[in-house]
Amino acid sequence: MMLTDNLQRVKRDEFGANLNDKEILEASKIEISQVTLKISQVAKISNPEQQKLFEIFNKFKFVILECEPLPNLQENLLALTKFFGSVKRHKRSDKNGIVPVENLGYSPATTDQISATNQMHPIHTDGSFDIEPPKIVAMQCEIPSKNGGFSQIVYAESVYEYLRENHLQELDKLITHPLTITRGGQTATRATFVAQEGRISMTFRADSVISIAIPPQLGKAYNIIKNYVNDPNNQLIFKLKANQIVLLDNTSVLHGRTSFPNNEVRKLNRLWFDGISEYSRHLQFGFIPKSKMLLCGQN
Ligand SMILES: O=C(O)CCC(=O)C(=O)O
Ligand SMILES: [Fe+2]
Repeated sequence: MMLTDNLQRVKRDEFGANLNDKEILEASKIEISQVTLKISQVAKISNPEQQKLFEIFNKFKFVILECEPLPNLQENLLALTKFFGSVKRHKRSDKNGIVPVENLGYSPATTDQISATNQMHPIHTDGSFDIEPPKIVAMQCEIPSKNGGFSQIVYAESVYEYLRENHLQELDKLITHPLTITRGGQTATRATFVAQEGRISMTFRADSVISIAIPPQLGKAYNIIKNYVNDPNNQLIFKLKANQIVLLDNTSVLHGRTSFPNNEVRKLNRLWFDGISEYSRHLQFGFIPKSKMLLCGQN
């Protein structure tokens, strides 16, 4: 029930009609300029720019890469494989692995794909139904919508800290109890928070197109997360511009987007990476919790 409240709160801002970019950025704790890196072209990135890219990525868990227009803008997206690893395919990938994120109206693609509609995409991590979710999600804006279509980001660490401070028992269950997420023929079972070598990664999704087997002990915890992440007060909200690519650490940040009008064109190109490249040592995934208390017994 509380979830519905939050969804309505997001919906009240439908199409961003009441949302003015400046107000949103002021409300966000991070200035979007701090995470934006302007370059000419990914294939021509300089060493200092590379360093800056990793520095922003590791510090903020996401980067907005702003490139100069290219005749084939997808070249910039595909060139990121050098830094972020092999492309991970999705059932709607084209030959290069790219998934178009655009409103396809009523088509077979939209029945289990929110990304192929103009609807709000509730906060999630990508590939939660995959045994190996992508480590990095890249989304390149080709055509922004005039109204709505805002990107939303929530830090997994904020969710974790919120639970630790207010719902410690529920957090404990989210670390110890696995749950199963299924979409189409794909299914994966894991705990919401998984610790590895002192760093925690989070997987989360809760919407109508996937099915989740939530054990009864986790019902309350799952609702608490749904409420927390879908509350605009806990989100960073910004609008991607054409030729900008947002790169997300899919283990440390959750993302979503607001709805946009049905009659407006909006197009993003999405590409998933596995994080294994000659630059892997420069990339840090997951977050280190402020308190290690709950990590006892984990590897
Ligand atoms: O449309 C967007 O901005 C986000 C879409 C998304 O999260 C996805 O395709 O997984
Ligand atoms: Fe996504």
